[in-house]
Amino acid sequence: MEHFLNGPCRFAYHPVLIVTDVTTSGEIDDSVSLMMYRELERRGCIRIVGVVSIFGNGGASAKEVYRNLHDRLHQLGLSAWAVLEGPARRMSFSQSLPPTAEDQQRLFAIAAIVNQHERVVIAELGPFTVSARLLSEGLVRPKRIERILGVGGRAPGERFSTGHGLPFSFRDMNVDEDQAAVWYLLKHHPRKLWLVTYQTGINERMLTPETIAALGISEISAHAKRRAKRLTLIGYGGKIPAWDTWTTSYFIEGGSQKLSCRQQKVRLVYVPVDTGEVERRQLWVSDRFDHDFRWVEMCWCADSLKENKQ
Ligand SMILES: [Ca+2]
Repeated sequence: MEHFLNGPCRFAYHPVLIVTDVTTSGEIDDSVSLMMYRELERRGCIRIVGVVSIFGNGGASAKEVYRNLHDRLHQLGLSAWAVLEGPARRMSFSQSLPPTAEDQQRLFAIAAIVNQHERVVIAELGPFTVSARLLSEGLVRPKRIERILGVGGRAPGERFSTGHGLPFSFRDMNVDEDQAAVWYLLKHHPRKLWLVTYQTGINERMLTPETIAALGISEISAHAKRRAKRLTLIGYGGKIPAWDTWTTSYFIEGGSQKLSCRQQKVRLVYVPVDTGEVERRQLWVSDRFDHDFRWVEMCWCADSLKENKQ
């Protein structure tokens, strides 16, 4: 617990909506995140007003994630949390795809919860679709949402790989999975964004299967062991990087400073696919941008990038 929640609360009972692409077999980050958010709630820092499933991890659909979420919350003893199914469709840049009636119903249900509270923080542990659609479709007034926490961003050209092990690397998945949602939030609500990046979750901030086992939930321990084994193949040496979970630092006194979070210049950049990257539009952070940038609070540090390259 202290690995993540290493300080007193910054808030008292602050309303938080979690959006997650939790999986019971791939990344373990969302599962650990749910446990840390539960602990923040137990400490009185926050109160969880709802948990929403979203498509994402490993190409899972909203429906699959919804099932995963039910299973995982049951295993964690969190079945009392209000669970909602998120939209199945991404945002579109052209707005040419009308929302489906089913997605509309789901968004109405999510909006109804957000609208019952003041200054809600949305923890986007997957693609940013829910925040972007609630705001772009006018379902919640902007002032209802105080902050949108999430994972995304990189230095121009930064690749997410250890450089050891199999030639397989992570990608900036939550940006990649719904690029139009990121574009919308950057354009209209950049000051609401608070993002951790790939660098936030590596090196001394990685977890071990043993630290996860110490949390005392057998399904999560078994999942962590399988995950560490898989990550060893790509050069993580039995450790597990965590990203989503570091969004909890937002709620801890001094948490942002410990992660080197500050206002940074960011821009969504179109990258042709022939560079070898999967993503089309990448979220880049650079002090050198002199036009078309937005200021966003990001936990990204140029110094740690240099260390990673050594
Ligand atoms: Ca996630």
